Amino acid sequence: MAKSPGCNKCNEITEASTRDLLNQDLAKQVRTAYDRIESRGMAACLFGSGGTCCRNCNMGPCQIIEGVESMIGVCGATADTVAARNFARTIAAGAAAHTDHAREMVRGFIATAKGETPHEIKDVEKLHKIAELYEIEIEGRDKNEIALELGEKALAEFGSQDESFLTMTKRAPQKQQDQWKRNGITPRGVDREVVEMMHRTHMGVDQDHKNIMMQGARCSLSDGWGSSMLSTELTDIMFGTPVPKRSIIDLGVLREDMVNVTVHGHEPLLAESLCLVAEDDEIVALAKKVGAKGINLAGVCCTGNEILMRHGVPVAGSFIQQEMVLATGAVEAMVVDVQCVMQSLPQVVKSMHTDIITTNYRAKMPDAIHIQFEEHDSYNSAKAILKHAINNFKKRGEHYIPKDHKLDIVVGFSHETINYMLGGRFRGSYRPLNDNIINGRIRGVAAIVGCEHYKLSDDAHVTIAKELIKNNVLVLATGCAAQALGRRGLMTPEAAAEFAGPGLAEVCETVGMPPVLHVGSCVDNSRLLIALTEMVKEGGLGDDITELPAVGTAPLWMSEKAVAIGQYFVSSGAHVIFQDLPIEGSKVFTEYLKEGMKEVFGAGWDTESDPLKLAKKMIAAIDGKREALGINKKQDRVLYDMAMRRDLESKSLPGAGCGGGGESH
Ligand code: NFS
Repeated sequence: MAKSPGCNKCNEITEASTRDLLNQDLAKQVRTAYDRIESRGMAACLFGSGGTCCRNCNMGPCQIIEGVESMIGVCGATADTVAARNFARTIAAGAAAHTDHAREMVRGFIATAKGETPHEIKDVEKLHKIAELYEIEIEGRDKNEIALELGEKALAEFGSQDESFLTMTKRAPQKQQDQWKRNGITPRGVDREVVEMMHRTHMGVDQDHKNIMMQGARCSLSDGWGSSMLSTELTDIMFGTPVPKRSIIDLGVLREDMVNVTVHGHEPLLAESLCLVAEDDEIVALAKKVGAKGINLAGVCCTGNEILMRHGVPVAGSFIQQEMVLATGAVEAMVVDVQCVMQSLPQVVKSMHTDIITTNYRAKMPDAIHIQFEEHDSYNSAKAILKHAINNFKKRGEHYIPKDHKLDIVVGFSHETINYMLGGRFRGSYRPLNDNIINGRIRGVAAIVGCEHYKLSDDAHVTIAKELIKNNVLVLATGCAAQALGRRGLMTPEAAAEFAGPGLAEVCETVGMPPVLHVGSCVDNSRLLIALTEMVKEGGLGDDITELPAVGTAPLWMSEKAVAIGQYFVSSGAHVIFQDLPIEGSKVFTEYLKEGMKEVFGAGWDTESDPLKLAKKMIAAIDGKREALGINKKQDRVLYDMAMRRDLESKSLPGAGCGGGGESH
């Protein structure tokens, strides 16, 4: 199944900018993941790939073969138990990563409310909405006072011991909440859920794969409807809820005439400070002094998504391109915080002028410079980082910027944007989206999320997305998947006419939106939970997430976070298909994830290694829901008449087609 990119270096790399770069002399001298995967010289361990290697105690490691009595664990653990334990631990690790990120954002939010950061509470409307949810008095109170109370309540929830304290779960459709209650998985504070998950998968505790996965589900819910949702909402309140913006993407966004600073990682506190400081008179003057026109900030991975969505800052590369960004030789500094940062980065730049700057005490790297980012002194921390980069500008030596590789994209599709985009600027509503699904112009909704990796062909995202939109499925994308789709030209309104089926194209053209909507970073998958909930609440598509013609995939998942995300979608009633999962070593466990979970959650996991077949499976899942809802009948496609068109156009995107600006609505 695994297909090596075989990059000698580029035979099977379909990403044009990556191919271009790897063909340059400078990049040929650099060792990248493509070389490492090629030179590993041994196939991946079957037990590891199948999820049946157990090293949770020191009697092993035990490699389990299902059905072979002599090949169970020394303790007697069977393949299904071990596969479930490993899968559940993956969920716990992913949830922990989202949570540690979320906690930092809440701490930054509190510091901002106290006036201790250079930031301010930007989206007061959302502040009031979320404060009401938390039963916080808003009448006659200052925004910072409300924000402080909200931040403190939110911070306390991470450690809440009681299921009644996870406030965001109250937003879920009633039927989902009932299902969680029935199954005893209404989430408590995520700290408790992760700890309990680790305990239950310790040697000699939970030995029933179904029971283990009930805690896996609970743990994932405390992430999706807990930490991730808190992070998204509080980050929006602090830095602004995304609205449509134009930007550019791919390696060609690096600039010849500016100090290139790339920001890589996840927590946008640092990146937001860099955005502010990059415009500071002192910094601009320093940049000019060394002969540069200024600072060119560009994003990598999910930090890239955060500042892209809110400020339209260009994206230089996604996870799979982090080494490529550096191999241009044109980056003065890559500033990193936490998650998805490859240890190889300092080696890539060993003979270049580039500094890799770590900024977080939780994530240090050998051969990198460490400048601790202090949220209480973030302006000065950001200044110190940028001064380092400026000092490097004159040292830039041999380099190559693939200038032809940069594409326009329209981004910023928060749940609020989708709401007013189709429903109208003055009265947000999902009614038109639901109506267009019911009348068949839009067949359903698909989420393409998650990472990229080097095992399977890098065109999976685009193959899947093109098949979906061709069949009138509206695609919502997050994470590095979203960046991959942007690089292939699917995030412009014009892409609708070129790639979408007639129904979807008509809706997109009328409103002026792309057929693939960029919804944000990976923590912003929580926006999708809210979008699904709104579709349920709007009516006409059943009264539960399980009934919606909606499906998700993270085809090229790499990080444990993606499995946590997949599980919180399944636990919330949405069907999820990956290209591969480390479960196949146990037929019993695989069967449970794929079929058994449907009985518990009304949705399950599936796998399909071929991207086109995966897309077809997604469409079949959507069609199945349409049939159950009785909306599958072939209807004569009603074209928008002039009056309907005028009505929708009067509600069209104010920002699509604008050049950024961050206006709120
Ligand atoms: Ni998501 Fe971000 Fe990318 Fe995967 Fe890593 S950046 S939070 S985990 S690789 S999508």
